[in-house]
Amino acid sequence: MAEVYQKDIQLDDYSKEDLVTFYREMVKIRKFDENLIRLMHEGKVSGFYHSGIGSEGLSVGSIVKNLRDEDYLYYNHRGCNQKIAKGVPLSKLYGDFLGTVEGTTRGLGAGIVHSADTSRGVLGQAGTIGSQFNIAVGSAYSAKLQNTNRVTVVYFGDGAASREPLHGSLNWAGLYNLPIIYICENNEYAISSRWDETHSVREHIADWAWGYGISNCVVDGNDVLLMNEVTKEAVDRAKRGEGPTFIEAKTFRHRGHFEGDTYDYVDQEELKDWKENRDPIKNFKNLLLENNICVENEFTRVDEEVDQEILEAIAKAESSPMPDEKRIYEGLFA
Ligand SMILES: Cc1ncc(C[n+]2csc(CCOP(=O)(O)OP(=O)(O)O)c2C)c(N)n1
Repeated sequence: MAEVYQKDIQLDDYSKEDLVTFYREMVKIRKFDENLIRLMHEGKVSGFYHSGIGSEGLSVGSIVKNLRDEDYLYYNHRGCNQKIAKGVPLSKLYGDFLGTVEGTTRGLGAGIVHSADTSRGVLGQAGTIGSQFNIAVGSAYSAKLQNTNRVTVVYFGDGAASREPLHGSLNWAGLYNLPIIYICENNEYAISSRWDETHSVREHIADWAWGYGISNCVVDGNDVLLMNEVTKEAVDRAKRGEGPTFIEAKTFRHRGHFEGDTYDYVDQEELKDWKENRDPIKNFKNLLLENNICVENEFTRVDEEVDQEILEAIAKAESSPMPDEKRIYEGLFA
């Protein structure tokens, strides 16, 4: 059955530049999210937004040092965490929320869930959660048939994991030994349903992968370095032709299911514990301070640079025009 992934990580094995990059990318994701929520409050962005605050370490750790532009990625609906970590420009993401032509959809106003950036391997997200499991098998299968060493990574929540497409996908991935990595972002809740009330596995969601003969583990998704290490091993395995990996990454959302959700169904003490003691950014910053890798000023400088980058991205997205009405007919085939 699934084992908890642990590793005695030596900070000396990382360059300071890499460690600061991890910090910077996590801060970028959080500030992107906070500013998007601000734009919603200002009435500039409407619709549902599922904040990814609290899970930045999971995306940054798995993606930033491990995936190349040519590797395929299917994101989930929580925040733009994975897209930012894969390098999609912030102005394009804001453009998708503001409905301007700066967006990846050039004005169709995709929000989180209908954008793609093929130049960076971001292939999108299917409309209904869980539908991308089978599409991901397709891109992994094509990489195998074409003998490229492209890896496919698919992100999904614990709720999506309870849907049947996961099982068809795991069966194919296991049968054909596909270069695919399943990353289950287990934040314990699907809207207000706790994962252990809705899944037949008793201990870990990753146990299902074990049943399909797929290498699997459970990991602390809020530890950016552990996420980097576990994903690196999975990527190397996929590139060596040794097949798929299923990583169940434990995390917790700091905010409700969507902006406006009261979030009163979680134990408030538990939520406080995750925010205060298990915040991926705060803990990583403390680790770097305690080990004398960085001093406070350096973090302040990174924070300010990211603030500036975000403001410039919003300005670019906001000053870009709305699409011409003909845009709606582009890509329409029937
Ligand atoms: C097939 C399908 N059923 C229901 C929904 C509505 N829905 C959107 S997100 C969500 C919860 C998903 O939970 P989880 O996969 O755990 O991700 P989380 O929101 O916790 O990150 C639901 C039920 C949907 N989009 N698609």
